[in-house]
Amino acid sequence: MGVLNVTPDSFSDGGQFLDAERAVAHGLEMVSQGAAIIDIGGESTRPGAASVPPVEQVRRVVPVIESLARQTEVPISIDTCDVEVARAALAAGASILNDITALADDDMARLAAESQVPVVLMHMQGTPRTMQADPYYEDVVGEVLDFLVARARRAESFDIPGERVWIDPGIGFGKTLEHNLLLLKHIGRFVATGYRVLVGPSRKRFIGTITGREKPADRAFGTAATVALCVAAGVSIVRVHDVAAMQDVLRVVRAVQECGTPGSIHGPVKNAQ
Ligand code: PMM
Repeated sequence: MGVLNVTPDSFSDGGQFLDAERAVAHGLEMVSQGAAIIDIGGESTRPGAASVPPVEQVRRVVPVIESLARQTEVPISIDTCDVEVARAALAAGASILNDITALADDDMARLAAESQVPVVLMHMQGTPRTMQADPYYEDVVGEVLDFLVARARRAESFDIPGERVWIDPGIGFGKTLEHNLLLLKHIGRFVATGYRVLVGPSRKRFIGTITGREKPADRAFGTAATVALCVAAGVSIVRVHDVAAMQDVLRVVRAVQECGTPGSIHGPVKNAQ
Protein backbone atom coordinates (compact mmCIF):
# COMPACT_ATOMS: atom_id res chain seq x y z
CA MET A 1 0.00 0.00 0.00
CA GLY A 2 1.57 3.29 -1.15
CA VAL A 3 0.97 6.40 0.98
CA LEU A 4 -0.35 9.54 -0.68
CA ASN A 5 -0.93 12.37 1.76
CA VAL A 6 -2.68 15.39 0.24
CA THR A 7 -1.90 17.56 3.27
CA PRO A 8 0.31 20.53 4.07
CA ASP A 9 1.67 18.97 7.28
CA SER A 10 2.04 15.16 7.29
CA PHE A 11 5.27 14.25 9.04
CA SER A 12 6.94 12.61 6.07
CA ASP A 13 5.50 13.94 2.83
CA GLY A 14 3.38 16.87 4.04
CA GLY A 15 3.16 19.73 1.55
CA GLN A 16 4.69 17.76 -1.30
CA PHE A 17 1.45 16.58 -2.86
CA LEU A 18 -1.05 19.26 -1.88
CA ASP A 19 -1.33 20.18 -5.53
CA ALA A 20 -3.79 17.68 -7.11
CA GLU A 21 -1.82 17.16 -10.30
CA ARG A 22 1.39 16.39 -8.45
CA ALA A 23 -0.49 14.08 -6.09
CA VAL A 24 -1.96 12.13 -9.02
CA ALA A 25 1.46 11.89 -10.69
CA HIS A 26 2.96 10.53 -7.49
CA GLY A 27 0.09 8.04 -7.12
CA LEU A 28 0.68 6.78 -10.66
CA GLU A 29 4.40 6.57 -10.01
CA MET A 30 3.74 4.33 -6.99
CA VAL A 31 1.46 2.16 -9.17
CA SER A 32 4.24 1.80 -11.73
CA GLN A 33 6.56 0.78 -8.89
CA GLY A 34 4.21 -2.05 -7.90
CA ALA A 35 1.85 -0.61 -5.28
CA ALA A 36 -1.23 -2.83 -5.00
CA ILE A 37 -3.26 -0.14 -3.18
CA ILE A 38 -2.94 3.65 -3.00
CA ASP A 39 -3.94 5.11 0.38
CA ILE A 40 -5.06 8.73 0.12
CA GLY A 41 -5.47 11.02 3.13
CA GLY A 42 -6.44 14.67 3.44
CA GLU A 43 -5.71 15.05 7.16
CA SER A 44 -2.37 14.63 8.88
CA THR A 45 -2.43 12.27 11.85
CA ARG A 46 1.10 13.00 13.01
CA PRO A 47 1.47 13.51 16.79
CA GLY A 48 0.03 16.87 17.82
CA ALA A 49 -1.87 17.41 14.55
CA ALA A 50 -5.14 19.32 14.68
CA SER A 51 -8.16 17.85 12.89
CA VAL A 52 -9.12 19.10 9.43
CA PRO A 53 -12.81 19.86 8.73
CA PRO A 54 -14.46 17.25 6.49
CA VAL A 55 -15.22 19.79 3.72
CA GLU A 56 -11.53 20.64 3.47
CA GLN A 57 -10.55 16.95 3.41
CA VAL A 58 -13.09 16.37 0.62
CA ARG A 59 -11.73 19.35 -1.31
CA ARG A 60 -8.21 17.90 -1.09
CA VAL A 61 -8.84 14.24 -1.81
CA VAL A 62 -11.81 13.95 -4.19
CA PRO A 63 -10.15 15.41 -7.32
CA VAL A 64 -7.11 13.19 -6.72
CA ILE A 65 -9.24 10.05 -6.26
CA GLU A 66 -11.35 10.82 -9.35
CA SER A 67 -8.33 11.33 -11.52
CA LEU A 68 -6.44 8.28 -10.22
CA ALA A 69 -9.51 6.05 -10.51
CA ARG A 70 -9.79 7.03 -14.19
CA GLN A 71 -6.16 6.19 -14.84
CA THR A 72 -5.53 3.01 -12.86
CA GLU A 73 -7.28 -0.19 -11.84
CA VAL A 74 -5.31 -0.30 -8.59
CA PRO A 75 -7.71 0.01 -5.64
CA ILE A 76 -7.71 3.32 -3.77
CA SER A 77 -8.25 3.51 -0.03
CA ILE A 78 -9.38 6.60 1.81
CA ASP A 79 -7.60 7.39 5.07
CA THR A 80 -10.22 9.18 7.15
CA CYS A 81 -12.35 8.82 10.26
CA ASP A 82 -15.04 11.20 8.97
CA VAL A 83 -18.06 9.51 7.41
CA GLU A 84 -18.76 12.44 5.05
CA VAL A 85 -15.23 12.24 3.67
CA ALA A 86 -15.48 8.47 3.34
CA ARG A 87 -18.80 8.73 1.48
CA ALA A 88 -17.43 11.34 -0.96
CA ALA A 89 -14.27 9.28 -1.50
CA LEU A 90 -16.23 6.10 -2.28
CA ALA A 91 -18.42 8.04 -4.73
CA ALA A 92 -15.25 9.37 -6.39
CA GLY A 93 -13.83 5.86 -6.90
CA ALA A 94 -12.19 4.71 -3.64
CA SER A 95 -12.92 1.11 -2.68
CA ILE A 96 -11.29 0.61 0.74
CA LEU A 97 -11.90 2.48 4.03
CA ASN A 98 -8.88 3.13 6.25
CA ASP A 99 -10.24 4.30 9.59
CA ILE A 100 -7.65 5.05 12.28
CA THR A 101 -10.47 5.12 14.86
CA ALA A 102 -11.54 1.54 13.98
CA LEU A 103 -15.19 2.40 13.25
CA ALA A 104 -15.73 4.42 16.43
CA ASP A 105 -18.57 6.12 14.52
CA ASP A 106 -21.57 3.83 13.90
CA ASP A 107 -22.34 5.73 10.68
CA MET A 108 -18.93 4.76 9.34
CA ALA A 109 -19.66 1.11 10.21
CA ARG A 110 -23.00 1.33 8.38
CA LEU A 111 -21.31 2.92 5.35
CA ALA A 112 -18.68 0.16 5.25
CA ALA A 113 -21.42 -2.48 5.45
CA GLU A 114 -23.65 -0.89 2.76
CA SER A 115 -20.84 -0.22 0.33
CA GLN A 116 -19.35 -3.72 0.84
CA VAL A 117 -15.77 -2.48 0.87
CA PRO A 118 -12.86 -3.71 3.02
CA VAL A 119 -12.22 -1.65 6.13
CA VAL A 120 -8.96 -1.16 8.02
CA LEU A 121 -9.46 -1.09 11.79
CA MET A 122 -6.49 0.58 13.47
CA HIS A 123 -5.60 0.80 17.16
CA MET A 124 -4.80 4.18 18.69
CA GLN A 125 -4.48 5.26 22.32
CA GLY A 126 -5.90 8.80 22.65
CA THR A 127 -6.18 11.13 19.65
CA PRO A 128 -3.46 12.42 17.30
CA ARG A 129 -3.35 15.63 19.34
CA THR A 130 -2.66 13.85 22.65
CA MET A 131 -1.53 10.31 21.85
CA GLN A 132 2.20 10.70 22.41
CA ALA A 133 1.81 12.58 25.73
CA ASP A 134 2.30 9.54 27.96
CA PRO A 135 1.23 6.28 26.35
CA TYR A 136 0.77 3.51 28.91
CA TYR A 137 -0.13 -0.19 28.73
CA GLU A 138 0.19 -3.08 31.20
CA ASP A 139 0.61 -5.46 28.26
CA VAL A 140 0.72 -3.61 24.96
CA VAL A 141 0.45 -6.64 22.68
CA GLY A 142 -2.43 -8.23 24.60
CA GLU A 143 -4.36 -4.95 24.95
CA VAL A 144 -3.99 -3.92 21.30
CA LEU A 145 -4.93 -7.43 20.17
CA ASP A 146 -8.01 -7.54 22.43
CA PHE A 147 -9.11 -4.11 21.20
CA LEU A 148 -8.78 -5.08 17.53
CA VAL A 149 -10.56 -8.40 17.93
CA ALA A 150 -13.39 -6.64 19.81
CA ARG A 151 -13.66 -4.02 17.05
CA ALA A 152 -13.56 -6.70 14.37
CA ARG A 153 -16.45 -8.51 16.10
CA ARG A 154 -18.31 -5.22 16.34
CA ALA A 155 -17.80 -4.72 12.60
CA GLU A 156 -19.20 -8.19 12.02
CA SER A 157 -22.26 -7.21 14.10
CA PHE A 158 -22.83 -4.47 11.49
CA ASP A 159 -22.76 -7.18 8.79
CA ILE A 160 -19.23 -6.52 7.66
CA PRO A 161 -17.88 -10.03 7.09
CA GLY A 162 -14.50 -11.01 8.57
CA GLU A 163 -12.88 -11.25 5.10
CA ARG A 164 -13.43 -7.52 4.68
CA VAL A 165 -11.92 -6.62 8.06
CA TRP A 166 -8.20 -5.76 8.11
CA ILE A 167 -6.61 -5.15 11.51
CA ASP A 168 -3.70 -2.78 12.20
CA PRO A 169 -1.82 -2.33 15.52
CA GLY A 170 -1.32 1.39 14.76
CA ILE A 171 2.46 1.77 14.96
CA GLY A 172 3.25 5.20 16.47
CA PHE A 173 -0.32 5.97 17.52
CA GLY A 174 -0.08 6.35 21.30
CA LYS A 175 2.99 4.07 21.57
CA THR A 176 6.49 4.50 22.93
CA LEU A 177 9.54 3.10 21.14
CA GLU A 178 9.34 -0.04 23.30
CA HIS A 179 5.60 -0.45 22.55
CA ASN A 180 6.23 -0.23 18.80
CA LEU A 181 9.05 -2.78 19.02
CA LEU A 182 6.95 -5.22 21.06
CA LEU A 183 4.08 -4.97 18.57
CA LEU A 184 6.44 -5.68 15.66
CA LYS A 185 8.15 -8.52 17.52
CA HIS A 186 4.81 -10.19 18.22
CA ILE A 187 3.03 -9.28 15.00
CA GLY A 188 2.53 -13.01 14.37
CA ARG A 189 -0.09 -13.04 17.15
CA PHE A 190 -2.16 -10.59 15.11
CA VAL A 191 -1.77 -12.76 12.00
CA ALA A 192 -2.91 -15.77 14.07
CA THR A 193 -6.36 -14.15 14.57
CA GLY A 194 -7.14 -15.04 10.96
CA TYR A 195 -7.94 -11.44 10.01
CA ARG A 196 -5.77 -9.81 7.38
CA VAL A 197 -3.12 -7.67 9.05
CA LEU A 198 -1.93 -4.27 7.84
CA VAL A 199 1.11 -2.55 9.37
CA GLY A 200 2.26 1.04 8.80
CA PRO A 201 5.81 1.51 10.17
CA SER A 202 7.09 3.57 7.23
CA ARG A 203 9.60 6.33 8.08
CA LYS A 204 8.12 6.73 11.58
CA ARG A 205 9.85 8.44 14.51
CA PHE A 206 10.82 5.20 16.30
CA ILE A 207 12.93 4.28 13.26
CA GLY A 208 14.61 7.69 13.48
CA THR A 209 15.26 7.15 17.19
CA ILE A 210 16.94 3.80 16.59
CA THR A 211 18.98 4.84 13.55
CA GLY A 212 19.68 8.47 14.41
CA ARG A 213 18.06 9.54 11.11
CA GLU A 214 16.35 12.85 11.77
CA LYS A 215 14.82 13.28 8.30
CA PRO A 216 11.89 10.90 7.58
CA ALA A 217 13.06 10.48 3.96
CA ASP A 218 16.35 9.02 5.28
CA ARG A 219 14.56 6.20 7.12
CA ALA A 220 13.99 3.82 4.18
CA PHE A 221 16.55 1.21 5.27
CA GLY A 222 15.14 1.19 8.79
CA THR A 223 11.67 0.85 7.31
CA ALA A 224 12.90 -2.03 5.14
CA ALA A 225 13.88 -4.01 8.26
CA THR A 226 10.37 -3.68 9.69
CA VAL A 227 8.76 -4.57 6.35
CA ALA A 228 10.89 -7.72 6.05
CA LEU A 229 9.97 -8.80 9.58
CA CYS A 230 6.27 -8.14 8.98
CA VAL A 231 6.07 -9.94 5.65
CA ALA A 232 8.01 -12.92 7.02
CA ALA A 233 5.49 -13.11 9.87
CA GLY A 234 2.54 -13.26 7.48
CA VAL A 235 1.37 -9.63 7.39
CA SER A 236 -0.78 -9.09 4.27
CA ILE A 237 -0.37 -5.35 3.66
CA VAL A 238 2.43 -2.92 4.49
CA ARG A 239 1.65 0.80 4.23
CA VAL A 240 4.81 2.50 2.92
CA HIS A 241 6.16 5.65 1.26
CA ASP A 242 9.12 4.06 -0.56
CA VAL A 243 7.23 1.68 -2.81
CA ALA A 244 10.04 0.72 -5.23
CA ALA A 245 12.50 -0.07 -2.43
CA MET A 246 9.93 -2.02 -0.38
CA GLN A 247 8.92 -3.98 -3.48
CA ASP A 248 12.53 -5.28 -3.59
CA VAL A 249 12.32 -6.20 0.10
CA LEU A 250 9.09 -8.07 -0.57
CA ARG A 251 10.52 -9.94 -3.55
CA VAL A 252 13.55 -11.13 -1.61
CA VAL A 253 11.52 -12.21 1.43
CA ARG A 254 9.12 -14.11 -0.83
CA ALA A 255 11.96 -15.74 -2.75
CA VAL A 256 13.40 -17.04 0.52
CA GLN A 257 9.98 -18.23 1.69
CA GLU A 258 9.28 -20.03 -1.57
CA CYS A 259 12.69 -21.55 -2.31
CA GLY A 260 12.81 -25.31 -2.35
CA THR A 261 9.06 -25.55 -2.82
CA PRO A 262 8.10 -27.66 -5.86
CA GLY A 263 6.61 -25.39 -8.51
CA SER A 264 8.19 -22.28 -7.01
CA ILE A 265 7.82 -19.40 -9.48
CA HIS A 266 11.47 -18.52 -9.01
CA GLY A 267 12.92 -21.93 -9.95
CA PRO A 268 16.39 -23.01 -8.89
CA VAL A 269 19.02 -20.29 -8.77
CA LYS A 270 21.89 -21.44 -11.01
CA ASN A 271 25.49 -20.35 -10.78
CA ALA A 272 24.81 -18.00 -7.91
CA GLN A 273 27.97 -16.18 -6.82
N1 PMM B 1 -0.16 5.81 9.77
C1 PMM B 1 -0.37 7.07 9.39
C2 PMM B 1 -1.58 7.43 8.75
N2 PMM B 1 -2.53 6.52 8.50
N3 PMM B 1 -3.30 4.31 8.63
C3 PMM B 1 -3.11 3.04 9.02
N4 PMM B 1 -4.08 2.12 8.79
N5 PMM B 1 -1.97 2.64 9.66
C4 PMM B 1 -0.96 3.51 9.94
O1 PMM B 1 0.06 3.09 10.54
C5 PMM B 1 -1.12 4.87 9.54
C6 PMM B 1 -2.34 5.22 8.88
C7 PMM B 1 0.65 8.11 9.66
O2 PMM B 1 1.64 8.11 8.68
P1 PMM B 1 1.67 9.18 7.47
O3 PMM B 1 1.57 10.56 8.09
O4 PMM B 1 2.95 8.94 6.77
O5 PMM B 1 0.50 8.93 6.58
